[in-house]
Amino acid sequence: MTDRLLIRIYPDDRYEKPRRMYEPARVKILFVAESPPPDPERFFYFENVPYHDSLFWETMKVLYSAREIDRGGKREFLERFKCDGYHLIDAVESPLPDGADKERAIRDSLENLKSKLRALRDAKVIDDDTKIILISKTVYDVCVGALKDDGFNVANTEMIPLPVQGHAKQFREKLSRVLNMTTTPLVSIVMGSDSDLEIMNEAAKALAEFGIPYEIDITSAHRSPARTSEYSRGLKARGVKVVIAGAGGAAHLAGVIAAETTLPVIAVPIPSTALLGLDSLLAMVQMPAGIPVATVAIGKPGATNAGILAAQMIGLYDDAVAKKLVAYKEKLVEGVEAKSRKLKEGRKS
Ligand code: AIR
Repeated sequence: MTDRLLIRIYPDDRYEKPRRMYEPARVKILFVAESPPPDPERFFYFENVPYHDSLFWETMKVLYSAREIDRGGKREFLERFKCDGYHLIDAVESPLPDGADKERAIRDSLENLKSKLRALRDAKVIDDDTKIILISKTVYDVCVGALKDDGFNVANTEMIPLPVQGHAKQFREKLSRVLNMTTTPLVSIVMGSDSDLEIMNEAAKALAEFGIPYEIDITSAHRSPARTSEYSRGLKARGVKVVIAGAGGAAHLAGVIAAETTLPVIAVPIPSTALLGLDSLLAMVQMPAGIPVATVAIGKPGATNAGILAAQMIGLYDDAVAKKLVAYKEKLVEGVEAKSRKLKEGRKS
């Protein structure tokens, strides 16, 4: 990268010293965020990041599993961020006064942002493999189309909110997803025994199709009642949103979990005894008033539906999952149409 180029991107020689500190060699992930550093002396968005900078710390939580206790080590995190090929630039040129029309300011700065990115591309600091991640609804709304039209590899398929005003968790979940990082499981798949796994894997496959992180575990309402209670009580605090419980025979697992948590519980009856799952179905579906369990069909079709039903619950608040559910339904329609065509063609010949 030549000095000339940097002068073009950051046209002020006051940035010379910090520039050397944060000058990226090759950027793997480029974050574009909402406003420039509050202090115009600063070159890099995160330079001298204050202790309470939520964008910085929530990003560090996603990338490096940083904890509250790690806040003292901001220099180390910043260094690691830079060395690992991450960089962050601002979408606007100068700090916005309180109450400013952000959308307008970002729109007015769009050409400048594009020319900064082009300069970085010409200097091979970013290339086709560099993912650009737009942070905040306004930045996403204003920039996504314009940057894609210019051939930049925008990684977001949905907006990622700024991690302020209660959006920190959503920020972490969405950023993890866009970075393909393992994230907090949203669905817990539990079963009474490893003999249930082949069937319960169908629920996992359905969740994977919708890009929903899940965990799978075994716990038995009868053989390990204390473990089952403890597991159920801890689910909500870990960020799980829905439970899918499969068991066979006198299948009490789903009901016991439902008794211990306010999360919705979906039950999959497993055909593992001489009664071929009718026993499990009745044990699961006949819950007493007050403790609902949503029971699906016996066996693999039920496990698949449990996964889809859990996705529909997640889709109530997650736009990306909701879109995938619409696409899934369309695929079902196309499948039936293809079968209908095939049948008709077969009868003609
Ligand atoms: N089960 C295990 N603990 C309580 C129940 N209901 C169920 C399992 C499995 C069946 O008993 O969910 O379907 C047989 O388990 P195993 O371990 O004998 O194969």
